[in-house]
Amino acid sequence: MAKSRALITGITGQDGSYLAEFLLAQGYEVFGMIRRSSTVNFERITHIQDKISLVTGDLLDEVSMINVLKQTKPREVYNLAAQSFVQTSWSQPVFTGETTALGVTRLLDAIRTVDPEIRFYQASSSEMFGRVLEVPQNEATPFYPRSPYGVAKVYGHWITVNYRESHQMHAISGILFNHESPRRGLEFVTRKISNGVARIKLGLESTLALGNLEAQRDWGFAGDYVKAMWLMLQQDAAEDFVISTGETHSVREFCEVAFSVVGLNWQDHVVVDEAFIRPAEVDFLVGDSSKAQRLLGWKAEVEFPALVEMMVRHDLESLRN
Ligand code: NAP
Ligand code: F7E
Repeated sequence: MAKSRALITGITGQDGSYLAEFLLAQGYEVFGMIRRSSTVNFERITHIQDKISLVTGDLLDEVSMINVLKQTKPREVYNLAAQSFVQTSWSQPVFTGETTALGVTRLLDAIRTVDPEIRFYQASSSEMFGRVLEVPQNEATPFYPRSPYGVAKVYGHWITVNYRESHQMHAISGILFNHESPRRGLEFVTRKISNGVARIKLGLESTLALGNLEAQRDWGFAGDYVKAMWLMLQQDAAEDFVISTGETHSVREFCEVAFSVVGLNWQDHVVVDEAFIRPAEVDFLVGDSSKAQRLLGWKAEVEFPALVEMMVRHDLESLRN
């Protein structure tokens, strides 16, 4: 039987690399869309590069995506590409909108043009809930985004719903809460902490500068979350799902656990630097993913302390080598 073909945008990112691994294990032929860059940034996919095919395209250029779709002929498209760092969205709000919001329309329209039967997954985000209007947040919770990134994701979310309703496309959104891993970008708070802890333990630094320690997030493991993306696209009905652990922890708690993994006290090393405080904060997030549990049989496997420990141990190991 012919293999199923999937196209992943954002394959060089954290989620793209885990999703590619997962789809390969399911027997898929995996294509990854990459954008042109002057230096190679394949470190998250080097280990699987001989098993996947990379094609060049950009969310800012619809024609490039039409060509990618014609070339790869996928049955499923996972749109994981985005300007995904919330802090940067204040300094580059237009670029964030072009990529994270309008990029979704360009890709949906390219699919409608080339093959409207393609199933489409949009990487929606808990940042859309922003200043939360309900606790916990589920698929029916209204959005109140707090950053240009969150606003752009709300647009991406609703244009996906709109293409589903206007053009009868199998287009869905996964509203994913924060998910982390040893492959998380170094600018995000969890990896910044795990990497900082490892550097301090090895005597390379003595302090770690952070912003708001009281922000609370529902943090899961990225490897668990990509399975949910796939499960969503296998459903007969095109529906949106919240994916979360159902537990929330503060940045302060993340620090406590991370420093304790290497026998250090976080209070001896963490300093607050105003530069990392955001113009508007998302103070508290906790998701209700009971719909995913009921209809997809999905639940988060890796728990908070194990996630923190996994990240710290990985950073210690890689800095030692
Ligand atoms: P990430 O590590 O920042 O990866 C983003 C990917 O998008 C990279 O491969 C990047 O390519 C690519 N990209 C950026 N701009 C592009 C453009 N104009 N054209 C083509 N590709 C472009 O993000 P992630 O954590 O894996 O997240 C994946 C998706 O889920 C994102 O849409 C994010 O907003 C969303 N999301 C993430 C979380 C989370 O907690 N991780 C939660 C909810 C939603 P380069 O390598 O070339 O930069
Ligand atoms: O911040 C606080 C910060 O940048 C988490 C993206 O994947 O998840 C991610 O967005 C919290 C915020 O992630 C620092 O103020 C304190 O309250 O790790 P983050 P994020 O903004 O939650 C969502 C679901 C996405 O969709 C996004 O794409 O931590 N914080 N001190 C800090 N944050 C950072 N980055 N650096 C600090 O020093």
